[in-house]
Amino acid sequence: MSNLKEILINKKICKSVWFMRQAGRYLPEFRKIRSQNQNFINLCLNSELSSKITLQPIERFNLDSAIIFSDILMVPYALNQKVEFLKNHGPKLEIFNLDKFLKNNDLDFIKKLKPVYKAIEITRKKLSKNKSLISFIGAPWTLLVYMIGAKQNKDQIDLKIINEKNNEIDLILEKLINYLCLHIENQIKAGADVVQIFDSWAGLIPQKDLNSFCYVPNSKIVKFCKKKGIPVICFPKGIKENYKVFNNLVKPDGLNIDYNVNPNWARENLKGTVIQGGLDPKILLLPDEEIYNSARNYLDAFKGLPYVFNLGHGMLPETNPDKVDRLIKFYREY
Ligand code: 1CP
Repeated sequence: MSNLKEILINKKICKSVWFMRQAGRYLPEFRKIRSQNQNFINLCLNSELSSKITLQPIERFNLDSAIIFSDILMVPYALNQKVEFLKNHGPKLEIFNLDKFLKNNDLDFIKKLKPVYKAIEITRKKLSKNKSLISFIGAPWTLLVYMIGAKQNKDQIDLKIINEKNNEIDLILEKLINYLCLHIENQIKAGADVVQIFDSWAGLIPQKDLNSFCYVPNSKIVKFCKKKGIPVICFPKGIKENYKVFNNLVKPDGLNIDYNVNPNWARENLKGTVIQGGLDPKILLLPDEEIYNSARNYLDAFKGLPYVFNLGHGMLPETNPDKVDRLIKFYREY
């Protein structure tokens, strides 16, 4: 069993490190492939290349887990909503159409995602047995924000759009939950052994809607995973002290904290789950001593507890890979 699974399932205290967004943007070997593949969706659908990119950070840093190179927006793509990634602009999705969305079916959905499952198969064969292959999905709310075009700029959503669609939202979330469970099941069948749920925009949900937009959808997916024996890590980014409510209601095997969650608070308030991450990715842009001091904060806080070393959000594109290498060495020597 991989050490990540040992920690999540048996709550074993052992070392395990991987980083969100470890494959991609900041690695020169990724940039080279990316420059020859302008269409990002097509790159994600190229199973050989996707597998190669997944393994790049493992070869460079010998991390304990690989995360499959794909994107959360492959799900709207597979639900027949056109997705484009524009240079310096981020993702652009075709205008949402409820009737079209409701016409989707399981078989076509799986068929469109076959290349992702194939990439997982190829990667599992190449990855050493003691390493985890992590699959992932975007949480229903986070996907919905992109699908109905409610994402404005960096950290804002247009609540007007959410309110206008209020009577459709529950239906869309419910359908998404079904498709996402299907996507998880197929990723696991292909050879992934853990799933992480990215609720990147959970922090933008008004307090009154947290239950129906965040806790309930995540709960339903976690229940599905538990029924199937799939270890699951949740990442409801930005919900502050509501992490405690989330943990008590959703009860995932693992909970990734973001960089605004104090690790000592997390140790006292987030019981019964394995904590993962927390370190601010911006710290990796600072001098080494500051990186080590910050890492030490997390390692001291979770001493004697099962803890997965990781970041509090994705690796930034401007990160120097040599600093990542030294951080991993620091962690292993700690
Ligand atoms: O231009 C490029 O080269 C593409 C950059 C890129 C990469 C490398 C995007 C575009 N997606 C990815 C891969 C990716 N995305 C992975 C696999 C690689 C890895 O983790 O090692 C994963 C797990 C994701 C997940 C993802 N995509 C999230 C959740 C995590 C998070 O960072 O919050 C989100 C929100 C997305 C959407 C997305 N994909 C890409 C962009 C530019 C965006 C939009 C981000 C935004 O709206 O701010």
